[in-house]
Amino acid sequence: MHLDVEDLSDRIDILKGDITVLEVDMIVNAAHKSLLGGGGVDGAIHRAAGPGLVAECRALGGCPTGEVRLTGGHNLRARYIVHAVGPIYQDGRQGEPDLLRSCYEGALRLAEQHEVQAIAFPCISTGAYGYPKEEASQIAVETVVNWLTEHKAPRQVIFCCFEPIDAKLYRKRLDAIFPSGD
Ligand code: AR6
Repeated sequence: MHLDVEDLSDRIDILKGDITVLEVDMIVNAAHKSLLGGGGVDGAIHRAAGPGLVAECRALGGCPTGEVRLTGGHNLRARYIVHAVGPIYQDGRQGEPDLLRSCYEGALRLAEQHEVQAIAFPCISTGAYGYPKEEASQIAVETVVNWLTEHKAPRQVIFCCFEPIDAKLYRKRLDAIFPSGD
């Protein structure tokens, strides 16, 4: 299935700020492979979701790098949380691009399976895990655009950018793909 460009660009948004407050069906966490929480967006999500989240995560027994696991949203507005374990960036030649891509694809697959309307992503791996922001934004945008070209669900993908520089990078990438609009 191929959708036209206007429809595609309508299905992608960039929002600035805190992912934990978004009213979307599914948010993605940039998790540690233990799934037991940490700093950055992971810490923020666990704090906002409450202690039920870590209890649910503990039962999952961790998650390998590049894979995703699903939990409920607990005290968040979001119904689901996808915990994606991004790669720790070394030099870009240790499989990091494929691992990062597979986090985005895995989350999109879960969104489709659970028939969610909207999913929001943080900039996975670009904080504590040191993935260069330019390269990570390219992988994120390409993977999402490719997915939406071939799939009707999810209807909406939001790139939730906590840092202003990320919002600029995503804008630049999307403008290069959809020159006239959103
Ligand atoms: N909402 C949205 N994005 C956020 C938020 C928030 N509330 N807080 C931070 N970010 P990081 P990683 C952005 O370090 O690089 C943790 O300790 C942040 O500005 O959270 O994948 C885990 O437990 C950056 O752009 O995730 C892991 O051990 C992005 O989220 C490890 O860090 C990702 O930064 C994962 O590292």
